[in-house]
Amino acid sequence: GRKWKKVSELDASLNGQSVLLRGRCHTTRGKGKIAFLILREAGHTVQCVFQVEDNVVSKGLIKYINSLSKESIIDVEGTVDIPSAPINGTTQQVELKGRKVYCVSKARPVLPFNLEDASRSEKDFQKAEQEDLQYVRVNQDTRLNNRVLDLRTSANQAVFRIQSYVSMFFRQFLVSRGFVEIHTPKLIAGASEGGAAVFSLDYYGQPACLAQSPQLHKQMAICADLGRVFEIGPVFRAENSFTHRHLCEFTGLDLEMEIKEHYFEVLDILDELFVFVFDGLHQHCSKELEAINEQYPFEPLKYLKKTLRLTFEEGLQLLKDDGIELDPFGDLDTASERRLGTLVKEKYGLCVTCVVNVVSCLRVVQILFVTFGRYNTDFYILHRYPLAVRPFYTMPCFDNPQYSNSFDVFIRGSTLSKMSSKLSLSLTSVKGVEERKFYVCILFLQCLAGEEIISGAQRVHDPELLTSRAEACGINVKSLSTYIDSFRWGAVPHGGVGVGLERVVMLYCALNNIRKASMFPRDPTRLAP
Ligand code: ATP
Ligand code: AMO
Repeated sequence: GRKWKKVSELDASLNGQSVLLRGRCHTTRGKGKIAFLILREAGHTVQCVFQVEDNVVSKGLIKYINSLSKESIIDVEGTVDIPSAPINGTTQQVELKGRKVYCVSKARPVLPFNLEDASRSEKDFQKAEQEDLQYVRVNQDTRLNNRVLDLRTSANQAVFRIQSYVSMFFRQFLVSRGFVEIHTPKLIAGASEGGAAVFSLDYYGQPACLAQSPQLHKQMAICADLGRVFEIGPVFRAENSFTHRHLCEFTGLDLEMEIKEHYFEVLDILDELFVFVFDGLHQHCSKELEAINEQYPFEPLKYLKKTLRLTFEEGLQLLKDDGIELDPFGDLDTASERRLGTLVKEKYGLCVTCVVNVVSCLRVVQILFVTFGRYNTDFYILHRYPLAVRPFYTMPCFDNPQYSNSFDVFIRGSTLSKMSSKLSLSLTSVKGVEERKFYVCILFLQCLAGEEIISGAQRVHDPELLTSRAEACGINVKSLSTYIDSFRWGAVPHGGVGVGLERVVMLYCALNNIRKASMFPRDPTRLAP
């Protein structure tokens, strides 16, 4: 076992040493007396050179190497060597002078796609076009149908290591702040978030569903005096939309905590938590971020130690103050929208150039986005949402019950063409003119802010208010009876948040689709692999 090394460990300090490596046969090329084999292990590659030499490398070995199928698992023995000229196309800057090759597990000679094709960046394709090279594009469905193979690219290797770091930092930070990790049931009697996006099933003859969030039980853990709790676990949503940011199963990072005076106590924890996570990624994942950047270039996330907090009312006021009437049934004049972007920038230091054009077409409102700039800060909180757009368990504001002690956190804006499909979809479901105006305002503000990654709120801890809120939201109160009862034995004021792990990774790395951040994504048409 002494000689075993990882490909990633190979560097000039091992020059002249004999080593044994296990990895995949990435590529081979050779003729006559020489063969070049690129060995790959977890996204790291090294070139192994085999040259015919008496009693060391036979012609037969060269032939055997050339016959190896791509992706086969092989063991290679050889000596580390520093090449005279720098090597292109491998991650390691040393070579291996190979002596022996042993095939541990053969791959089929024909693969669903070539890993080199699956690893190319948009820039590679553009270059190929100029040079008249015929590169094959591997589309997303082909990749996802053969996900195990797709996950072997360097960028994907990095994405899932980053995902692992995000949940590790989330756990580390919360444990250090006295949070207790809990595991709540995923088979429950009623919808935890309300609405139609719930998977129903039969539980020994009793109607049941898959938890849409750990919401009910994390609150019950607070009623049970656990003080501060968190959970990292699966969340199920029967989403019938097909967007770049919705999955039917995702990983929820949830926390819930006692509040002494104000829901800002939760926001303060959030601020520190995300600075911890982002600082951690910056410090520990430079190699991974580099690998992702090579295939999917992105700008590093800009965040502040204390996140910008803008109330919903302030947001609406800002639009109103400038005399802009957001009429979904009339064309918006581009110049005034530009003006708004400038206003937000002036007031909050955000750098936004956004042009929104609202067009009405029968009863369908479409929002066309023309240009969209980047922010100085990519992390941003909108709070005090109208109560009507929040779940039943949300605490109304004490000073004005039309608003609520709730918030969403947004992280960098996506290109708006991607968002517009979702927006026009959700707007078709809004009926009244006033309501539509209202949603156009919400959505516009959300677009300025970026994409939602976190939702949270203070919760109603009075069982009577909770019951009437659930009724008002059209929720089957019976299915919630044990949850509501847990507030009848004395309940501390509390609040919490839910974060989508895949969304954090997608937006931190500016990936264009949440499926890239989910190892085996589930969407309305995908239940396998
Ligand atoms: P996501 O937006 O990612 O699905 P979510 O499940 O928390 O996360 P949704 O319920 O889908 O949020 O609503 C998205 C946002 O759009 C909400 O934050 C809300 O402000 C707004 N919204 C809610 N209902 C509608 C609607 N019928 N039409 C337009 N916008 C809505
Ligand atoms: P919400 O419904 O906003 O809030 O969900 C919390 C976070 O989960 C992520 N998310 C999703 N990720 C992938 N695919 C989806 N279909 C999807 N839907 C939501 C988002 C979102 O911000 N119980 C509350 C949280 C709380 O108040 O504590 C809840 O579930 O990142």
